[in-house]
Amino acid sequence: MTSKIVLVTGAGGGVATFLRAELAGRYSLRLSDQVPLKDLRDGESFVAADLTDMDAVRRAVDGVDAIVHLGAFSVEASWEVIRDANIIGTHNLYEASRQAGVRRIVFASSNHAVGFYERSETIDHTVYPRPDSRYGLSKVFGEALASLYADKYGVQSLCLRIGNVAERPLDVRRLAIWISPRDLAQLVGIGIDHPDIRFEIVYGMSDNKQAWWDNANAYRLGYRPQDRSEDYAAEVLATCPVETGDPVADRHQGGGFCSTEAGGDPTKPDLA
Ligand code: 15L
Repeated sequence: MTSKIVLVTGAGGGVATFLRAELAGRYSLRLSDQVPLKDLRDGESFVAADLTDMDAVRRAVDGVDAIVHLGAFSVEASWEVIRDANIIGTHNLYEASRQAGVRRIVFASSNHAVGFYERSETIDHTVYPRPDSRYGLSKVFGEALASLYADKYGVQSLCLRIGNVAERPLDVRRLAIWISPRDLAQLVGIGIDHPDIRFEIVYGMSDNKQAWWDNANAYRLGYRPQDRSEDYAAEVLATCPVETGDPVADRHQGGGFCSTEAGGDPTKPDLA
């Protein structure tokens, strides 16, 4: 284990659960969420923090070497929910880090920051954002916040535009965007330990043949994914051969996040 103390926000969530298993023994993990976690392993501690509560966030970041910021509402929701959890929460996290002298953050951005690009396009980390939801918009905010805090205050960030983290790709769309837990852990490790990161964006995907993303920036930083969605393609195509049938969802990279509410009214969210 390195002597690095790493704060993981949103530690009760699904992505963190995968990561805890992968990062066990590599770092000393300080886990944070609103509700206490009961199953702490060796090398893990817990600190309760609601990310909208700046005093609690200050306590959580105090004395850590790096942060993996997963804490967020992780799908589309009303403006108020997204604003509090993802926008105010992420701002509090960066500002508390700056104040505490924490110099490295791995920010869990999302494919939904660029979800309105079409599947016929291959995009890299330099494209202009095209959020597909208020959730995606909050991830664009987080990336921009990370950029500001790098340029102005020297807080370094690796932003991971995560596709979908799972043991295996769940459907046709996920064949393009899937990332295995161990590949995600490799990217997180680069974000924590790489000596020369100031502000970077990479895509959180495995070595997928059916990809919409050019992930050269991740490879440049040393990423060598171990898993490939292609190994599951036959199984996925046999069990889930078609997409949703909704032309907006099926044309765009963000899938159903693009079609939800399309042409509707954001003050009356359709979040079914
Ligand atoms: C995300 O960003 C979400 O957090 C996750 O729940 C999935 O919806 C994923 O994207 C996806 O696009 O599959």
